[in-house]
Amino acid sequence: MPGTPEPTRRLFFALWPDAAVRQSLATVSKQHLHRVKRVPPANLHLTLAFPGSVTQPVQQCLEAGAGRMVAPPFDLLIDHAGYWPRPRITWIGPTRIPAGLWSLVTALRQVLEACGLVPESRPFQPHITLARKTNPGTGAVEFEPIHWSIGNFCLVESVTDPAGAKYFPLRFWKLEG
Ligand code: 2AM
Repeated sequence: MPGTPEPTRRLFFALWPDAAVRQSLATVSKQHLHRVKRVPPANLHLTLAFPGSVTQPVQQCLEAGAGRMVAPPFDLLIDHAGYWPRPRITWIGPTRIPAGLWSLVTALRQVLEACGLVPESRPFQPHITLARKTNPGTGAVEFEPIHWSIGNFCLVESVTDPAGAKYFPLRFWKLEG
């Protein structure tokens, strides 16, 4: 007889902007994107790895793995915009991906695999989604580059309610080295 399904939480690892960077990202979004479904400023982030819906033991495994990682801080320059037709999103991101970001993402992908999750087959494309359900022209965003010093990363819970997704950072880890 089937038992009660184990409860799960929808989780992802992300770079979570501080107040000043969040403000800059939100300003670009507000100044350039009109009559579209903008991501609320409080939700702006850069996804590093996406475990998706996981049980509590898997969450514990992910947190333990993240805690064992050693990765140095790095700087990001958010300097260009793009549009992806398939999910129909307009995003901004770094033209140059610093070595520190590659190593952070590689290490997190290894943590996910070690916790039994399916390996990510898609290449990592760092981006901050500014708006969804957009059209090609919406991607033509020119803006003053945003400097973002990355000193930590976090595990975030995504909760969907009728008003849309809400993201709650659960735990931060400092980058050192
Ligand atoms: P997006 O910014 O491109 O929409 C919470 O849903 C975060 O996880 C969002 O940043 C979203 O990316 C990302 N995400 C959602 N589904 C995903 C998937 N299947 N693979 C990778 N990232 C995903």
